Amino acid sequence: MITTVSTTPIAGQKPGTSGLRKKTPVFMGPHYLENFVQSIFDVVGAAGKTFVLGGDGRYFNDRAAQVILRMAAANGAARVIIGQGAILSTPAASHLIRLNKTDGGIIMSASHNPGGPTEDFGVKFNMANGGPAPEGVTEAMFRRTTEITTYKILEAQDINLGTIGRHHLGAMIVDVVDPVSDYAALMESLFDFPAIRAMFASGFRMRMDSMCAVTGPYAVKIFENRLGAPAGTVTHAIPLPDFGGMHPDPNPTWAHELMAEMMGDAAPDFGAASDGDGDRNMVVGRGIYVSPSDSLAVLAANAHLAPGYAQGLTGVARSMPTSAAVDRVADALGIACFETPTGWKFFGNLLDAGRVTLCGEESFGTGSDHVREKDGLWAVILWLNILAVRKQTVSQILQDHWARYGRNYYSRHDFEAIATDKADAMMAALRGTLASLPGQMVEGMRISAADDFAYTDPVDGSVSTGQGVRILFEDGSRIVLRLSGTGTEGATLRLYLERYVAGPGGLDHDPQEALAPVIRAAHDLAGIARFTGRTAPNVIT
Ligand code: VG1
Ligand code: CO
Repeated sequence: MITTVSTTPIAGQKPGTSGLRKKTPVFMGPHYLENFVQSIFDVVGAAGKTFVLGGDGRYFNDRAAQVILRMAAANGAARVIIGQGAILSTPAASHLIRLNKTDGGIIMSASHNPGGPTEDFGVKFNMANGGPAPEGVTEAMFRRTTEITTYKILEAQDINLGTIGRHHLGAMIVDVVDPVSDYAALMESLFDFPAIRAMFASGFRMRMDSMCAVTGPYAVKIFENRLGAPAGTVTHAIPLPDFGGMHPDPNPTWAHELMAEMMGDAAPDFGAASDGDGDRNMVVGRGIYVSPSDSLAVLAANAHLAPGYAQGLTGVARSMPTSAAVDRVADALGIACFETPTGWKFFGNLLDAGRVTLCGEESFGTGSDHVREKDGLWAVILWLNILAVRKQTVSQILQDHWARYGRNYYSRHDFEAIATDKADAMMAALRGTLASLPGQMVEGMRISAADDFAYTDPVDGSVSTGQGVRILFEDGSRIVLRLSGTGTEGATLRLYLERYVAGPGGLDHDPQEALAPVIRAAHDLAGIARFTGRTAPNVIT
């Protein structure tokens, strides 16, 4: 029986950089999940449609899945394809949406944010192209949450999501599918699995840290079962509702176990980690960390070594705060390089139009036109493919890259959990100074330009403003400041720092040392301590 439940709008159901993300108890509160899901269906329409559903396995994932299924049925959806146990990594969900030519999908995840009864939960909607809903659609969903008066839900028992196969919920079909197999087949179609298998057979050693999040089952199946890496190569391989207390954010701070192993005496040849929902990756060589911006540049320069990219790249795109290392590769290849606002949704049109093949963000996200999300394991396997063909170490590959293209020293400093009013006041004051900055000298560097990044989508002409303050220096150094759109506690200030040094000189400096004057200039210009009371970041990547 379909019930129409009376409800009232709940303030603040506004999707951020990547969907709606809140503390789990907020999501579990009366009508909270239901109001948002109904608003999704009201905007995109559900009658007769097919959707994909899955999540990263965090606390409340299973309960939320049953609610979303009953609401999809009540709203007239024809069919939902759901991962077994309601599990799907974000890139695997994107693939299933495309593979099955569905009308879109709902992904339950707060990505790299911790999970658990008092941590974070999230819901995002992806379109029929497999990519995150664009701003126009998420805005419409938000508006709907402010007007909603009823939602529809089917009264029914839970579906057994543990069993693969077809189930029925009212008139709706529920197909429970293996979360891994189609994704693994896609990876096998893109990469030279025999070459990677031969590399493992010859003694190549890898450590993959799935951080008790969603990639565990994918990584075991692909690396250990199909590519022949020794059993135990993947650690923290079982997704847990609280991620085993880990913070599944693959950066040197949170993936410290992996970092310690890779910097130690018994380090394997290659290390990698991924985030809660499997769309981010960090790669590390023996004794050497690869910054995400450098990783994107190296992948762009070497992608043609993998069968799926043997024809070369049509173009590349990076988010504005990502370093310009990939721009130099694009120049050398004679292909276009696009600069977009932060968030994967801005790559969708460029990928759909065939204007770019590879995309990336400084926040440990890389991907290609094989899906419409960033894809952590894809990036790791592309690295393996490159290592198998070039037969060099990660360190040699990076040194060669910097010697040829020069090095974009890069770092991001995060100041988390700042009072929102203080962060807003700081950004407003900084925006007020932008017009007067060009020509000024700071820390011995002359400012050449300063603006608040605005983007016009080259495909559909839509305009996004206020995407982050950029301060450029004559020597090519750059400072970017923006507030996070994914946090759930106060505001997070992200300070992005970059300085270019031409190769092959000056290859081996510590990035924080190389960036010291740029860091000082940023604090000086933005008055971070004055406004927020914070003199140092709490996460450095
Ligand atoms: C952060 C990153 C951004 C990324 C987004 C979603 O957003 O900076 O590059 O696209 O997270 O990643 P923000 O607004 O907090 O800076 V994920 O792995 O949550 O899907
Ligand atoms: Co993620």
